[in-house]
Amino acid sequence: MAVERTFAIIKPDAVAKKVAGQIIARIEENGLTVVAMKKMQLSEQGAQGFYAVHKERPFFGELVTFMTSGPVVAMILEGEGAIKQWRDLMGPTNSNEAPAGTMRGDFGTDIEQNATHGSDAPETAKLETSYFFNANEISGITEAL
Ligand code: FUP
Repeated sequence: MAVERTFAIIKPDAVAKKVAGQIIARIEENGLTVVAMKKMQLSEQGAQGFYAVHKERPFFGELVTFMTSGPVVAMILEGEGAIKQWRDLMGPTNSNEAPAGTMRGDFGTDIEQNATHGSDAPETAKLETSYFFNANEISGITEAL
């Protein structure tokens, strides 16, 4: 499997619960490398743009309110099959359906407050990464796997 990069967010619920450190530890324990990371407060416009694909959905307004309710931690993760690996570690979207041992199962609350985000494909990983990180924040950063 090829080494690839994905984009991840520790969402406001998990940051508020002070489990960001535990989430990062699990990322590293599972062999993924954090190649870039920043804690930040999303603006309303920033959250709307990030979730633009969902803008016609009934939950869009609440989702934007949630994503701007407190700081998030945005990260770029690297590893073999990183996109699928991080999605598997997160578990399904709805925290109530996510098994114990997954990020959403252990740290999420429901379908909205679900602790983490992860890109679902190489194209979205590229798009989401560039939405959050400038080239000079990530260029040249790669650790040995
Ligand atoms: P995922 O790829 O698992 O993050 O899930 P989706 O792209 O389907 O949804 C994106 C985000 O919308 C989820 F993380 C949470 C939110 N959402 C809701 O708040 N309510 C819903 O009914 C569905 C999704």
